[in-house]
Amino acid sequence: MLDKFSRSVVAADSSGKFVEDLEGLKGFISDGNKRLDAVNFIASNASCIVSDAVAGMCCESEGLTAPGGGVYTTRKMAACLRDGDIVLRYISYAVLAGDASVLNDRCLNGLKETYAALGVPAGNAARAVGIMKAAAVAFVNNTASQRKMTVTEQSGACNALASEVAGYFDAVVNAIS
Ligand SMILES: CCC1=C(C)/C(=C/C2=NC(=C\c3[nH]c(/C=C4\NC(=O)[C@H](C)[C@H]4CC)c(C)c3CCC(=O)O)/C(CCC(=O)O)=C2C)NC1=O
Repeated sequence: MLDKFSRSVVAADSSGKFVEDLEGLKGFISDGNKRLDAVNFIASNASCIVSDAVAGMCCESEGLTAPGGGVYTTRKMAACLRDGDIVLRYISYAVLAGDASVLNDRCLNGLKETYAALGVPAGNAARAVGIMKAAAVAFVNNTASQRKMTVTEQSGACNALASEVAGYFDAVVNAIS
């Protein structure tokens, strides 16, 4: 498999020219830098994003922590936090690649059935993912007021990726709903 750089070189060589698609390659690097920044925003704040979402979910739905609730017992709470972490990690892979196939195949495939079999409440799980989405989008736009970050690209350059990121969270909600 050839990467975008190798392909440009092969194309130029086959017509005996210098590499001409430099603007295209610059765009490719700039897009890659934005993706790295976006993933960095998410990964550096992952534990904050996950714990805030699970806490918010619990506050909105108190029965969850009561006997019989979805996160009653520390074992279930730990599994829930871990699931939030897993989902966020697979979304970060999708953001990096610009492609959701790894997220779909390795994380979401069968998750709805797993949750149904275990009695994990899907509506609450979807709500936690929704809170993670709001937080992740704020981080990608670098508008999280308490946590401004220094980035490779110009400030605001990742905004174009925010809707793509939001779409991956929506895909998770759709898969488990
Ligand atoms: C490949 C990637 C991957 C995924 C996606 C995954 C999910 C996953 N979550 C599980 C359990 C679980 N998931 C939750 C999650 C929650 N409970 C709630 O009330 C909330 C709504 C929610 C958190 C937001 C809980 C509580 C369990 C344990 C359920 C039980 O054992 O009773 C299980 C069953 C096995 C286990 O407990 O470890 C799997 C396989 N595992 C993986 O390896």
